[in-house]
Amino acid sequence: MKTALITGANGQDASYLSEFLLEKKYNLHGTIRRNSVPESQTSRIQDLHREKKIKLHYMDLTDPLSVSYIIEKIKPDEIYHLAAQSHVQISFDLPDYTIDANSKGTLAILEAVRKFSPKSRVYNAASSEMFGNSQDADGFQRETTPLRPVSPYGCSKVCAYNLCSNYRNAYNMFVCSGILFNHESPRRGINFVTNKVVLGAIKIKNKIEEKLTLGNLNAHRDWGHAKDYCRAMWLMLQQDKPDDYVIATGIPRSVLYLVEYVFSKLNMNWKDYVISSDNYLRPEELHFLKGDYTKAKQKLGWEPTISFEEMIDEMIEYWEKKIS
Ligand code: G4F
Repeated sequence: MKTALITGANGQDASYLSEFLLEKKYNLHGTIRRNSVPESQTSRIQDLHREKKIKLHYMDLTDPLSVSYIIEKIKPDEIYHLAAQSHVQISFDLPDYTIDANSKGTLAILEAVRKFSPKSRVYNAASSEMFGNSQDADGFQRETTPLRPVSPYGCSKVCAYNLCSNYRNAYNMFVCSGILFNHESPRRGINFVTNKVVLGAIKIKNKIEEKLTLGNLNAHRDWGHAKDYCRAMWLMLQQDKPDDYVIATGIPRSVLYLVEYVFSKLNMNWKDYVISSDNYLRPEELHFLKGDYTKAKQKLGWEPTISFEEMIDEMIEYWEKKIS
């Protein structure tokens, strides 16, 4: 039986990954960060926690002692490092914390593995936000596309990504980075645009809210389903050699397209309800993402299986049941 440790155990991705690893009979540990509302710390993994299928530990990326303590104690076969300050707009408000948690926090993981558990295989959650507005001549971003981040979050992830390759090369450690493009689900935080639009539109339909306020409708994202993307994380750690992979769908859509799709599914005209506000514009915006997942397809045999429409329909169904 293999042992896995997931950092950020209560996140969207961690919840899907936990279910996936439990099906594969892993002995599962997860880390959570202390906050003042204990019930929200396990909200996405309530059943797994109640049924003792995952052992939870307090750990904070900004406390390297807590990181090394857990890794030394568990010595996991596989570490899925998913914990982060993951909201791009908030990273402009909390740049120092974002760098501390995401860059130095990843360094703490790598150092702890190097010193106390060198055989652990490490998955690092890198991000398409690292590309910023850089793209290849054909419009795609791939593993070789230059990284030019446009947010403190993107910068923090570039630093973590570079540290991961450095530790892989310098210390012969098994470290992989998944360069994941946007991935969503009903479990997505409601301050990310997909769930914000779905929940907002359903509240309007149910007369709980009158308007939905958004920022830039022209930005394009390559949205896939989190469940598909978590399978790719596991596949990376099962290979003979560690490497980095883009995980994406290759299909960009605008925020406006998302808005139109959701409102028309609910038989409403978005123009009657959606307002644009500068409050949700970022100091610098990443305009266009379109990922080329050819390497993941060839080397991991990975492909997305859930379409954008299926994913948004699932989110609509989830919130309709909850709200109405
Ligand atoms: O849903 P978003 O907040 O996701 P964003 O910024 O692309 O970041 C997500 O994906 C990254 C992968 O590239 C991850 F690394 C990161 O952790 C996170 O998961 O925003 C998507 C787009 C942006 O262009 C934003 O400006 O939607 C636009 N947008 C327009 N109105 C909005 C809103 N975003 C949010 N969150 N809220 C709005 O009202």
